[in-house]
Amino acid sequence: MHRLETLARQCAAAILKENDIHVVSHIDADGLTSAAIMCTALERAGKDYTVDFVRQLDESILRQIADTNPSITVFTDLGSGMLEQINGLGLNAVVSDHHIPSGDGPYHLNPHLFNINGAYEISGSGVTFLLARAMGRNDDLADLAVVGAVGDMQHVRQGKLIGINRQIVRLGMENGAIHCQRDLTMFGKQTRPVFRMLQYSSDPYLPGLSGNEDACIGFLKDMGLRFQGENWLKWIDLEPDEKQRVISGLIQYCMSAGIAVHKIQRLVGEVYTLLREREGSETRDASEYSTLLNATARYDRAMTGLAVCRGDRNKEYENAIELLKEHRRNLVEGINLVKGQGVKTLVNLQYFDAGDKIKDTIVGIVAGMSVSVVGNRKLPIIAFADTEDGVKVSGRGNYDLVHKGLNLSAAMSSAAGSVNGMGGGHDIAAGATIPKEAKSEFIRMLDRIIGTQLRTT
Ligand SMILES: [Mn+2]
Repeated sequence: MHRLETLARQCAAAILKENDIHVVSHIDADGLTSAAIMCTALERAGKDYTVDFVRQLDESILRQIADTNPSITVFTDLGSGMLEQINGLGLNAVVSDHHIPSGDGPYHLNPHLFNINGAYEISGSGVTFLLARAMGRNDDLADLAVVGAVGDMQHVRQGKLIGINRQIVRLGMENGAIHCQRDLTMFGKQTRPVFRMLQYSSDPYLPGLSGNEDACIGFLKDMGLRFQGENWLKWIDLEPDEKQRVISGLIQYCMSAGIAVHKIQRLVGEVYTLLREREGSETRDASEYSTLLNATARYDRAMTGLAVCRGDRNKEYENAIELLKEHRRNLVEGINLVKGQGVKTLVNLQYFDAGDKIKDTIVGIVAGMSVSVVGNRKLPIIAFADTEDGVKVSGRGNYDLVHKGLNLSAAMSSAAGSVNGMGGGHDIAAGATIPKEAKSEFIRMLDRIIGTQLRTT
């Protein structure tokens, strides 16, 4: 951590020398928390600043920034892939990012330069938190850095945050912002009745319980869970022994349903509570908080997400909650659409074409959820959605398929490349953008490539 901090001090000095500062950040939970950390640090240092969010940094955006001629630009949660272009345009810039870098620059703060893994040891908001600490007293922003790391799923691999993330959690605990404990990892512990938490569980998918309200209520009654009036209790309202009973019951249920051991193990993990947030609210649990932020980002309402991160719990917070509700309605509608039209099955994949009926920013999530509803879990699922400039493709696999050789990132990238599109991502989840007329050629190509991947391992 030491050399990263030394570099952070140099970057901080470069920022604090200037007064008119432009912050550019990524439009997702990690990017929103990164921007909030930077903006708060700048405000505390008495600096003037502007802030903007982008989905992806490209040459034309960089040129627009250069045209406005800020004295310095701080890129957070992005920029490491565009260092050459940033330098080429002569931008005075600090890049605070955790993505794998290409090229280098004078003020480039990135864990990969120090052999620290940016996928699970520190996030964009973590790097920016180190930068903010070098700019002044900003340790109290550790909770935002934890929300960003959880938003980037950095805690999933080991069931807890490790590496520098761990040190950030510790700082958060020291200043009373964070509490961490082993608990059920399911989503909605602060905000949903327990039966809804089970009903909406998609990872792991609980055959017989997921999507089935009555079965979930029955399951909890069998566990001897008490009613309170007409309302079911939320997870945070349960006594420790009740929680333990439900967890044991769930583990047994999953084992007899034949769910993979690594999935059952992920039922329990470390969860992060933000102690300064109101109990039972969407911002109390790091995972729920990051979902709230992503809901604002997905609908291009980054400024709402930023305001929530900066502490707004009135108007913008309510706007964010509305966006989250709308997001959930859209997901339900999306899944119903897929249920209605069904999926088409080729040899090595299954797919559906949402046309303009599902927004491209959520079609990947809908695809992932559809598998458990209408699809075949033995095949990856691919979804098409129309956008203004082409067709967005989203693909989702699962761990079993990855073990058999599936690499959706490589498959999407090469199939998209052959039809003048672009694609990439991760082995288990990837995306691409292709020309409208190339759909059928693309899907045939993808089917063939995935077939080769699954056969050769
Ligand atoms: Mn990130």
